[in-house]
Amino acid sequence: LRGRSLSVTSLSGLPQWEVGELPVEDLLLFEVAWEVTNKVGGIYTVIQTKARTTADEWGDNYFMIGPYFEQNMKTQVEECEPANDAVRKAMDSMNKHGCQVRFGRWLIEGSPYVVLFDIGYSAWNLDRWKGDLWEACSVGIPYHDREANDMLIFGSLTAWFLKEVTDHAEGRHVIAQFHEWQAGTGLILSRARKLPIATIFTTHATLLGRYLCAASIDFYNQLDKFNIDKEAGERQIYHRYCLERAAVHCAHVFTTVSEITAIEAEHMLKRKPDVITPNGLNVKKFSAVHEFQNLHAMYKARIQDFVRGHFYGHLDFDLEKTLFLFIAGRYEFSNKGADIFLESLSRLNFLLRVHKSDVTVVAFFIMPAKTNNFNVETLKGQAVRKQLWDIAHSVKEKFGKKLYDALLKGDIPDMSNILDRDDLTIMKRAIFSTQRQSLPPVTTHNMMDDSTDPILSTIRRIGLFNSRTDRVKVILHPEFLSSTSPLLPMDYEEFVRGCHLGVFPSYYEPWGYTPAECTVMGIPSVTTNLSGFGCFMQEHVADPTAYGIYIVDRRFRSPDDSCNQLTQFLYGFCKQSRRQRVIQRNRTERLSDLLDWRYLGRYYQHARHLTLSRAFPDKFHVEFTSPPTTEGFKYPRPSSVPPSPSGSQVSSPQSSDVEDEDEDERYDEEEEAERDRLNIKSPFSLGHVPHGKKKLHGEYKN
Ligand code: G6P
Ligand code: 1S3
Repeated sequence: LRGRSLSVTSLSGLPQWEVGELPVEDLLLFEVAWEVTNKVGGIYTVIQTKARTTADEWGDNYFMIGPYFEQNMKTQVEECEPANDAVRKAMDSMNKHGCQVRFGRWLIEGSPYVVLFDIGYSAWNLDRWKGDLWEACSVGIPYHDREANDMLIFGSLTAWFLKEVTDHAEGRHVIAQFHEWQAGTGLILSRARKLPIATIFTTHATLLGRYLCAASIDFYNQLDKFNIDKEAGERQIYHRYCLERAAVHCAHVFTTVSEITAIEAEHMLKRKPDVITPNGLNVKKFSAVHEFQNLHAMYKARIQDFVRGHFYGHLDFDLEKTLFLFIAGRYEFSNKGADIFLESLSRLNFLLRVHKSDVTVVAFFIMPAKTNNFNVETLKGQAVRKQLWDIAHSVKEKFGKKLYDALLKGDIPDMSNILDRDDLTIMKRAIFSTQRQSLPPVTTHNMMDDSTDPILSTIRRIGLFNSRTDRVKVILHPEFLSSTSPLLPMDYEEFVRGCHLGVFPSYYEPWGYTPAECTVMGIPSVTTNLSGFGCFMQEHVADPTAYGIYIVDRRFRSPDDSCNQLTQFLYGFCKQSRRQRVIQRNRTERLSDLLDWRYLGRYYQHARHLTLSRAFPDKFHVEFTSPPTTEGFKYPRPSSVPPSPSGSQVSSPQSSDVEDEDEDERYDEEEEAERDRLNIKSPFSLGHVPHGKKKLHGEYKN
């Protein structure tokens, strides 16, 4: 039987990887995650953005498994009947035995099939399934941990489903990839029941790592010193940690998203990952090369409008010289680096003031917290702005009409009389309405835990209250953005495009999608050498700063030194001219190929090959087990940057005081991009055999 060759793309000079033939027609691939059609955090982004490349390879033999929630189903899934026999029979059998299994196409790019289990519907089995789990691995789940109980139901249903599928697979081999501990129980039970499936377990973070880092422990310098059982017990997550560790050790292949998390997993889970699968994105290229620059200008104007309203009565700064910085994500104050961002903003404020800079910085914190709706002062700001706009508009109309009438009569109107007393009164009243007794608010919402909230408490301590003299203003928006918001009607992507710099100085960040998303949109960002993304960029880009990727050292420096480094990055960024920022954005966007699933998908392919060869060694055989390597591959320093030993301030685009010469710069940049493209030295394109090249033979019988 002929196998289908998996094509591996070469994007603008990135290394190629030769993959052996895999008879995907005779395999079934299942990817199991709690976040399938269910957005909780980063795993949703992984599976959602990867769907298209995986569906391209696997066609109708690719299925995702997740939980059923009515709202998600209604809004994201088109229900249909499974065409695949094994899947249909498995569903029928489970539905006959008191389960509710739904099937459909997830309406995202690639429209993959999804199998969704109704957890609540099967909850009556919980006690029995707790017994099964105990028999399988001697792990008990306390009744009060609702999430872990749900995961047990999810896992039991998954294992049941996979059993039914393999019973009806008629010789087809099955691969199942499980993401994170929430899906891990399905893997443990499948292995305990000796199901004939090849398994992969992917961790996107370790439970203990996240907890220990959040407790402000010097985590990375003590990795080998923790008594992990004890630490898990003290944090009351022992049962979860046991499930996570059991899943890791039961899997044929264990993978994680970055080198840094691989080291963490070795210590926290006691297994070295077999493959590192860096997270990609579904990169969309515009046909017009500079479209992303135009979008930046367009969305920046929308943010400027919001800022006009928010700072009404205090708009004594030049919006054309105002830079928008932001941090966004799960509200983990120190893990996501909001603590050192605030401290650095305070230092930046000092620097901009003493150097009498005319630049103003508005820093947005987009982190969801418990709130009680928008606050009145914030809504009022937007209302005042709207009112001023309406007045300006109606006076302009009147003025225009008078001017037009005068011109028709062949007169030049008397400018001193063109506005009458009423117009002046209306305008004066409008100006009076912009007076305010208080400073522009720091937060846009009424916070439930105002007095204990870590961001607000820090702002109180460092005194960044949006006063007139502050060159750095702060706005906390404790809710994810939405285009239907009455306050800031923009979705996240539009907002990112309109900003100048994303700042993500995380302490705990296994990968970190936020800076990666900035990169593919051509927006520079700050990351750290403790984030998977930061380390990946450090490895693959010769001078990340020149490309607008600022990497703060949080691993080998003290928190105070890291803060100083971040302050210097921010201050250097503020000193750039518009022209330099435009050049830098062009360079940033050029890195997006590196983050495309069409390139990074190869690591998932490798993991699948490996698990087949381990689970079914008689049928599948891998000659070399090393993953596709990009060792030695680097994006070169942009050709217009002079050589320099360190990639920091010096690699900012060449300075020029001339503003607004974007058009000329575009051409220079295109030439630079082309030169760099030709310059990329890939060991693969030079024709010698890469280290990790491997062949996998699927020996199949009909
Ligand atoms: C883009 C637009 C330009 C605009 C510039 C502003 O490049 O194409 O027309 O001048 O953005 O850049 P800035 O960094 O000042 O927001
Ligand atoms: C995790 O989500 P998080 O924000 O809790 O998984 C993401 C996807 O792999 C990863 O990008 C992130 O760093 C992890 O932390």
